[in-house]
Amino acid sequence: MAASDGERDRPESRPAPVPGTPPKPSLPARLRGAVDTAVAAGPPPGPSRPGFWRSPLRGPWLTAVFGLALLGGVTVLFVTGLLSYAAYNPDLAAVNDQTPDKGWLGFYLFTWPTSPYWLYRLTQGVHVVLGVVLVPVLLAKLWSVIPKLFEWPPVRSVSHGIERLSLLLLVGGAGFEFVTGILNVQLHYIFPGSFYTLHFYGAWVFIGAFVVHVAFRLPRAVHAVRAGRDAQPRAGSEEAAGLVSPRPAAPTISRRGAVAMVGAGSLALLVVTAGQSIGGWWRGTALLAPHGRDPGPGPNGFQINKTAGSVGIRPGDIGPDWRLTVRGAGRQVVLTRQELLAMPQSESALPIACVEGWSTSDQQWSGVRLTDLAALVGLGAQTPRVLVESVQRGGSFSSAVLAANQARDTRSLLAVRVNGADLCLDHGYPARVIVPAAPGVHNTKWVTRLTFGDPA
Ligand SMILES: Nc1nc2c(c(=O)[nH]1)N[C@H]1C(S)=C(S)[C@@H](COP(=O)(O)O)O[C@H]1N2
Ligand SMILES: [Mo]
Repeated sequence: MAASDGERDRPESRPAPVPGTPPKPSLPARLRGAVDTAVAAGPPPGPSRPGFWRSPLRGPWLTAVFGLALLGGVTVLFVTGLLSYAAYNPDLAAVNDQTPDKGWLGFYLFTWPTSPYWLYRLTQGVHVVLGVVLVPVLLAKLWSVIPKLFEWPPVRSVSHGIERLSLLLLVGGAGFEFVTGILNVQLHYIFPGSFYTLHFYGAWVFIGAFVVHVAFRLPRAVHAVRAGRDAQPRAGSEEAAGLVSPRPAAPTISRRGAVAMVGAGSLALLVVTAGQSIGGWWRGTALLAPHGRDPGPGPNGFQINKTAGSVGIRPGDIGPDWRLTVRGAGRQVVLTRQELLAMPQSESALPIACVEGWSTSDQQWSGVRLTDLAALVGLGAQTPRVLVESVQRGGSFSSAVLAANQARDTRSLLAVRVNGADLCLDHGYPARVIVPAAPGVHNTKWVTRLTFGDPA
């Protein structure tokens, strides 16, 4: 208002209009004109009319309850998501980095630890299961504020326009993160390579808008929850915040009932999702598990990510002619599978935990310690980082670099057997890597070459 008064007070600050051409109003003045016209005309028939939305449940309390649930949930999603990216050790090598050009968004990266050995199983299981479980809450929150999305006029002032834009980023960002995450988990890498980039950058955009939104709305939400479920303010009042219907229909469910219904929806999703991360008997309950619930019987009867056939492993590459090449410190040793089996065999009970959120219970792996293989080329106790390459030709997961702390951990193996039997083809025969706490993608299958130390 001050701005408009000021402009009226100082007409001489404008260039004099050229005779014959009407004066061109400034952008804020034009916006004000449009707003005045829109307000005078009233909202068009439909969702912008105050009486259009009639649910008696909408109001500050309901919105605040869903909002606070999302505040907690999204915070955990964001933190576990950042951890998941750190677990890839992206700064170690280009083959590990799914989001090149992350720039300073990778400021927080740290060396992913190997203990506790179930760390990634927990963080990524929580990330994916919680993401699925929050879907009903997100939809309910959007439903509760829908009249505001149709506010009339759509933009009242420049600052209001900026607020609306931030809401667009908030709602769009949330939708984008949930949709890309769930598509990736359910449809199994439909974004070849680029999912990580989309989901990573999307997360930063979303969280930026989320932080701004929380900063502005948290006091109001806390106040609304304190005021209680039945403290429904009058439509049009300050506290009603455009949520309360001016002509509410008769209720068909109580506010508490609506919250319980959303909670039941989330609980149902939890029950049909969590089993794929918990494993054991619970796997049978994971109706939404994209890989199916029954991985089959026997020692190799646990979840397979990509089969040998699906990534084009050629029988000739893993038959009798298969060799393991170990390189490092200027030396090279080549082993047959028999020679590998003749080395001291160690045992490790470790799970496989995929970025998609599923994981296996601990499997009993046996094979040769990575430190023992490093010792073949004279490195041993001071085992450095190692580039692991498979016989697979191309594809994002055909090779990976393990950090020194991972290569040095005596539980890290080049496994040749699991649960007392030879590895089956789909679990990585003749040999695969297994590392405590590492994301599944770093447990390279069908390994043929290990290069210790910095690439020559
Ligand atoms: N060579 C190769 N190794 C690989 C993969 C791959 O596609 N190719 N997939 C990885 C991923 S994403 C996971 S989750 C694990 C799964 O191991 P599993 O199929 O034995 O359960 O293998 C990893 N090792
Ligand atoms: Mo994976």
